[in-house]
Amino acid sequence: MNTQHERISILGLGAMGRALASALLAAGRDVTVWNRTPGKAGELVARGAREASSVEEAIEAGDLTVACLLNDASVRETLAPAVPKLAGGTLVNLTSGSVRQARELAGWLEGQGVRLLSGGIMAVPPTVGTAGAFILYSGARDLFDRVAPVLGPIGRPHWVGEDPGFAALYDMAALSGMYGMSAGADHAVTLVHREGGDVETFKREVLQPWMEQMLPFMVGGADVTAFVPEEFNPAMQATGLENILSASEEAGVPGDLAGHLRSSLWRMRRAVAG
Ligand code: FVH
Repeated sequence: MNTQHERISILGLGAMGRALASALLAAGRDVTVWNRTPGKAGELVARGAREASSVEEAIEAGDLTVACLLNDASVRETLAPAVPKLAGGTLVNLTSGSVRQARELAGWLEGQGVRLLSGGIMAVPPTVGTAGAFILYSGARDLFDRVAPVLGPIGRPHWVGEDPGFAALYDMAALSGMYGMSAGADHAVTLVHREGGDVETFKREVLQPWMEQMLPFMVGGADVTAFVPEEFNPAMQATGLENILSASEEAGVPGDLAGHLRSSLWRMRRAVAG
C-alpha cells in the first residue's frame, strides 16, 4: 500500500500521543485518534484528524494501530476487549515498558493473530518530528520495512532486531545513561549553588561545554565489566573523586546526589588494588 495512504490510528492522547498525531498530520497522513478520557482531541480534529469514540472504532479506522499509553498495563487493559478487531492486523506499540513485557505482549498478540512491532521513542514531545528524533523498532524485518516509511514523520526509524524486547532494551538502557548524566548535572549545580556560584552562568559557560567535550569519552569508555584500564590512571581518578566528594561534603550537597561518585570511587580503588 502507498505510504501516504496508510491510515493510522493512534490510541492514547497524552503529551506524547498528541505530539505523534501532530507530526503525522503535518506530514499529510490520515489520522484517527482515541483517548480513554475524551476532550483531548480538539486541536488535532481541527487539523484534520478523526476522533473515534471507542478503541474498536479506532482500530477499524486504521490500516495501522499505534499505541502510546502510560505503561504495559494500560496497553493490556485497552486492547483486551478490542483485540479481536485487530486480528490479521498490526499494532505498533510505542508505550514504554520492560523487555519481558514487550516479549509477552508479542506472544499474547501473536496468539490472537496480531503482528506487533515494538517501539521506543527516543524523543520528547517537543522534539518529535525534528531532525534529532529517532524511534527504535524491533520485531519482524518485513513489518519494520512496511511501517518505517508510514511513521517516518515522527522520527528517524531505526530497527534493532527481530526480538520484540530489543526496542525496550535499548530504550531503557539509553534512558539509564541519560538519568545518570542528569543526576551528575543535578549534583554539579547543587554544589555550585551551595557555595554561592551563579548556577545559570555555570551551566552555560562550564557544565554544558564540559559535558559535550567529555560525552564521546563517557560513551566510548563505558564497559560491561566495570574494568578500568591502566592508561585511565585509576589512582589519579580515585584522588579526583575524593576531591569532588570532599568539596560536596563541605558544601552540604545531599549525600544521595553523590551515589554515582561513590560507586566510581569504589571502582577506581578496586582497580588500584588490582
Ligand atoms: N513524554 C515523554 O517525554 C516521554 C518520551 C519517551 C517516551 N515516553 C513514553 O510514551 C508513553 C506516553 O507518554 P505520555 O507523555 O503521552 O504520557 P501521559 O501524558 O501521562 O499520557 C498517558 C496516556 O495514557 C493513557 N492511559 C493511562 N492509563 C490508561 C488506561 N488504564 N487505559 C487507557 N489509557 C490509559 C492516558 O489517558 P487519559 O488519562 O488521558 O485518559 C494518556 O492518554 C509512555 O509510555 C512514556 O513512558 C514519553
